Amino acid sequence: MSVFSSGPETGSEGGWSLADLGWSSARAEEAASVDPAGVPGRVIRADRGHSLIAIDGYVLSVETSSAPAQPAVGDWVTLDPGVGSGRISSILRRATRFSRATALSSDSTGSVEEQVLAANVDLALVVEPAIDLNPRRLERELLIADGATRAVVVVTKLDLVSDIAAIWNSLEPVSAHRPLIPVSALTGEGLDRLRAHFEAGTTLACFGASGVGKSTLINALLGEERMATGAIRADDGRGRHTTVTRELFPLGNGVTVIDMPGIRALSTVASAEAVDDVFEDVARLAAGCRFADCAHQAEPDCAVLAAVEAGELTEGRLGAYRKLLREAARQRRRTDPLERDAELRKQKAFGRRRRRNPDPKRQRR
Ligand SMILES: Nc1nc2c(ncn2[C@@H]2O[C@H](COP(=O)(O)OP(=O)(O)OP(=O)(O)O)[C@@H](O)[C@H]2O)c(=O)[nH]1
Ligand SMILES: [Mg+2]
Ligand SMILES: [Zn+2]
Repeated sequence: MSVFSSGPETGSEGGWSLADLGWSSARAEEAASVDPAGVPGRVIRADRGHSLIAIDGYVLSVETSSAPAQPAVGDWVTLDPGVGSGRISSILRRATRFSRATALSSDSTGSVEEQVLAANVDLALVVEPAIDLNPRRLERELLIADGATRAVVVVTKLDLVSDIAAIWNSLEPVSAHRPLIPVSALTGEGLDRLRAHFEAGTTLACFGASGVGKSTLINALLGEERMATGAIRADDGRGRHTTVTRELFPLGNGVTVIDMPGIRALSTVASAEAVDDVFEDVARLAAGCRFADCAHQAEPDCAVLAAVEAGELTEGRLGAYRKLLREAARQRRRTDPLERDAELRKQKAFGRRRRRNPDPKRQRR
């Protein structure tokens, strides 16, 4: 097989071991049953047409046109030992996945395809900068990160602010039961508290908008400047999308981290269940409304509105909940063929009603 580069340090003998990449006895058993003769490895970067795959001691650049499926960063694979240039013979079971729905432009039925952005992530690091606290953005990032089993909220750039209480006041109602950890990549403050959440063998992924400090955080955790970082723009304080590819790095102790470039808008596959997961407090309140289909607008005995009234829930958070639920429903109509048909029927029926009854006031549903 062609060796693309060897190891974390050029010239180092072995490079990363499978253990450095998070290999476990359970995965070894799985690989042995799926493809006993195969060479196990992990996808550390997936590009169109080829992937970088780390096997014990080496990193290979492998063509993926003949792979059983499009590999994603974080995938465990086995390689065919008989093919010199490397060929993926199997992709092991994905414990978790982050996906995005992409429209098939060539397909007039409007069907969508699932693009797996990263696989086998155990813990999402949702990154927010202390200098620009934005609970609404955090809600969206948590929704994007919902594909991981667990999430922690990392508040970066702690060295640039003096008011620590503001971090808690602004973000804790949103982070809820998830750990909220302020850190500074500059001074190292908080990094050990963050590391305490990294169990041996887990795969982490950094989520967050451009410029919030994801790559700088990974460098601080690595203790070396491996990732390129970029100064934020002076005019609007936004990032420059410095990181453009998703890449996996070992942090030691079998812990690995994937630097995820900022995902624009909510193009991820977000379900109403995922929204309820992120807005657990609102969902719990809603269970106490008189009507099961309460829209929490003006209905009698609405437990959600009562909580807003009592100051236990902010209007902003309720508004975000409604908005994201609407977006999830809209996306579901686009992506789910059954839902799409139901929506088309509804639109046709609406058209028939309108022809029968042209009074616009009575068309409201
Ligand atoms: N003072 C201070 N600056 C930081 C900290 N973390 C990141 N920065 C700065 O923030 C800017 C953006 O950091 P990056 O790490 O490139 O941000 P990113 O999230 O990876 O951005 P993209 O790759 O564009 O998605 C850089 O100028 C960093 O030096 C921190 O803890 N303290
Ligand atoms: Mg970056
Ligand atoms: Zn209600």
